[in-house]
Amino acid sequence: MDITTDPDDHLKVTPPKSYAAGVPAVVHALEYSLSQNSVRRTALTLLNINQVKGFDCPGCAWPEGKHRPKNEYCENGAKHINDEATTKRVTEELFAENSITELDGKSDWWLNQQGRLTAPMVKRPGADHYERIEWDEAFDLIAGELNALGSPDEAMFYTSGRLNNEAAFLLQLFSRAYGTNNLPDCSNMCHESSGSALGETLGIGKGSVSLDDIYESDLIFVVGQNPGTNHPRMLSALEETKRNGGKIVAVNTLPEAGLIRFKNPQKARGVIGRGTTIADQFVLIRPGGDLALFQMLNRLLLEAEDAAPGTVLDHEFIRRHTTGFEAFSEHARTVSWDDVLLATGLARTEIEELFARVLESNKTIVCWAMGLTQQKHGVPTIREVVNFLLLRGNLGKPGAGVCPVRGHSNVQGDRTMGIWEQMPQSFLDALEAEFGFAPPTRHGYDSVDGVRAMRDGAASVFIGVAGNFVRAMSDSDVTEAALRNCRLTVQISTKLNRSHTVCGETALILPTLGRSDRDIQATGEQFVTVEDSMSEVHSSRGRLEPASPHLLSEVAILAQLARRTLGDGFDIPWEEFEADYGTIRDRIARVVPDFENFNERVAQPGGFRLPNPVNEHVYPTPSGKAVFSCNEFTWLEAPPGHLVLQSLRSHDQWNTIPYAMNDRYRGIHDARRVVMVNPDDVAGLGLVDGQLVDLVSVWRDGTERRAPAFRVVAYPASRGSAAAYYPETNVLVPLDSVADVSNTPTSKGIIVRLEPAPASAG
Ligand SMILES: Nc1nc2c(c(=O)[nH]1)N[C@H]1C(S)=C(S)[C@@H](COP(=O)(O)OP(=O)(O)OC[C@H]3O[C@@H](n4cnc5c(=O)[nH]c(N)nc54)[C@H](O)[C@@H]3O)O[C@H]1N2
Ligand SMILES: Nc1nc2c(c(=O)[nH]1)N[C@H]1C(S)=C(S)[C@@H](COP(=O)(O)OP(=O)(O)OC[C@H]3O[C@@H](n4cnc5c(=O)[nH]c(N)nc54)[C@H](O)[C@@H]3O)O[C@H]1N2
Ligand SMILES: [Mo]
Repeated sequence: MDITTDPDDHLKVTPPKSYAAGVPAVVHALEYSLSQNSVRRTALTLLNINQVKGFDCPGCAWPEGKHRPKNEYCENGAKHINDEATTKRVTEELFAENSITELDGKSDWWLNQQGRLTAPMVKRPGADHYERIEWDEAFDLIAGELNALGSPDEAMFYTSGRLNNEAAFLLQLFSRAYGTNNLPDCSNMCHESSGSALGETLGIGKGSVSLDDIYESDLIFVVGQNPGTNHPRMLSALEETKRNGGKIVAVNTLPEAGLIRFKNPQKARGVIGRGTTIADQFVLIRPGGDLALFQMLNRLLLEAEDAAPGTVLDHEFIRRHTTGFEAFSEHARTVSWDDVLLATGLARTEIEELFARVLESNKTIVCWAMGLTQQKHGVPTIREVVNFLLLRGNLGKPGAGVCPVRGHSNVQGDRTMGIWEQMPQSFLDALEAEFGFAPPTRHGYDSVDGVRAMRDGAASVFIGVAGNFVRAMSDSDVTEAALRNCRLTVQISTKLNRSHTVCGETALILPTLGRSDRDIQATGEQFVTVEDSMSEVHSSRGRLEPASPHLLSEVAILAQLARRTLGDGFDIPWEEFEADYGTIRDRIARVVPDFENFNERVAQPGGFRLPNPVNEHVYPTPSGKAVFSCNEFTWLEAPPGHLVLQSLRSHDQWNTIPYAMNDRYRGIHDARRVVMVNPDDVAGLGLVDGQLVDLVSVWRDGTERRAPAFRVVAYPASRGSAAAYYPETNVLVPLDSVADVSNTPTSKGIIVRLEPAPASAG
């Protein structure tokens, strides 16, 4: 049975929308809110999102900006918040009435709809039910298992970017004091390719631009990203860019609504009028063709400079701040038009039009997300983007720079706090100086290696803090078997999800406070902090009454677990940390670079921005300069009869959790098992619109993976591409199918064939 969505197939398809947001968006958000909540609770939560004294919207990592208009939340932010603030509750009765086997047969949607978790639960060895456990016993149980392991490296601590800075700092401190760097996180499946490529070329794995840069840019590329659904507030920023005379180009395999036109729901003009056309040029590219596109733009820049020396490249910048230009420039000229047109599926005139825009711009920004990072050649593609920006000196000046648009609201902050299996030695040294123990130096497991280790028995305790590892990871069957192979699986969560029904021999559910909940500890009410995609650090304070008196905050859970596991052998004041989060920030200030006077500075309204050295032309690479790189020309070539499938988000889901069965902007209603394919490809494959097919992925070792029963939807996608939703399609991504260097699952580059399903007679 399809465990992701409820099985009824009521698919209705309407033409894709040519605009995003506007009144329908607000109405839809309110509908979802009110289905989860009372009117009063809805109003209270929505009025506090992203306010200076309110809480940070967990919807995405796009920054708030200085002005913070009252009510600057988007439709999807409102949905996420209300999904958390729901008045529905998972009670002990639910677990008594449903065995784990029965729960495992429910859809992901159903599990989430049961509401907030309310009490710690345990599944004991051999049992098929969760039963109530007291917190103390739960901590003793985990500590016992951790201390019984042959080596600390047999345990791993997963986290998603939902975790706040204070809890993230404690998690990595606990893990390292316990003795392992096994800190896989959702970044491994998300922007790791950005971190890898930017780290190598610029010396820092973060974006360089601020909101002001976005506003004053001449030209912004939005590549492999669907902001209308996933970063809706970005559209207000792009609207302002356009008002200031800037141009936008979108590069995507799908004609996404938000990239075409935007109606701003915060403004009367947006609500009534036709809204703003966002993309001045829309480039409908073949999947994986972005490396080829940027290589051609770079060749054209070099040739334009040859034709009119001194007018195109920024020689001063290249000379002072970069290395590797000569080798790069020789390599870049070798790319051929024929190859590029084949790889991108574009007409030469489209690339020439784009190039003309590039030449006109003095300040260019490239924004990107999963369309680039989750490709086998994601890292070289992003390196090539860096080459492109370096050529014209588009770094370290206003209105220009790199902008990887992050997903989870604090995924960047978690990295800053040390959630990474390969933190640099300087960080480990600072930790040692502060806490007086020597952290392990051996690199830990990332998400893919973590699954391999559990599968092979090299790891047997999995502790997940926020997130839904089983559904987030690739190769679902392999990942599930790996988790079931563990002695102990622990999930620290707000809501029920698949990771609770795929259990180790012993399994624990530890319920925790969410972002919107009031957090009161021994010294009084606490707040936490987060860092957004543009390195702004600010506080977040929940206001709602917690879902149950039995919930503990993430900080409290981690502090108590650490104390129980490590005993008195360390000079770490876990109890003090739990009682007063300010004392954690005092330590962060002494360990993490650029966090001096953390408590004082984060108390300022709006917080503070971490410096990015690139903006001062300081490049922390071995040479001290930004690095031009030579990247081998490559693209994704599907064999005849096959397509390149991407697994992506619908408008009504938050990562692994479907909120409803719709994808309004794409015109998909009441179904999720759909595959969007260009009408010419549908015909070329001998299929018809609406036909039921199995998606079968083929892998280089000859193995095949199958996701059954998807409806074909003829859709204006780029030729050779197919799109279906995640996590239904994770089963198709082989564990070994990863991006070079970053080890990120290739969720956007899966070679599939569409097989007519047995049940479909037409
Ligand atoms: N509402 C909502 N908001 C979210 C999330 C959510 O699930 N729901 N998730 C959050 C998280 S963790 C993240 S990482 C972000 C994700 O934000 P996105 O990266 O926007 O998310 P995806 O849905 O994966 O969309 C990938 C986009 O890349 C395009 N694409 C796919 N392959 C290619 C390619 O080869 N080349 C090009 N140029 N384009 C391609 C797709 O058509 C699609 O528009 O969103 C965050 N915000
Ligand atoms: N095929 C495919 N796979 C993908 C992707 C893709 O595009 N395609 N995208 C990848 C990306 S970009 C990401 S980031 C990952 C996402 O992977 P994850 O971050 O692991 O997954 P989420 O769906 O965000 O996790 C949802 C769960 O988090 C818990 N939760 C929510 N809020 C809180 C909180 O405040 N505290 C705690 N403790 N728990 C909370 C709830 O229990 C909820 O059920 O998936 C990756 N997997
Ligand atoms: Mo993500």
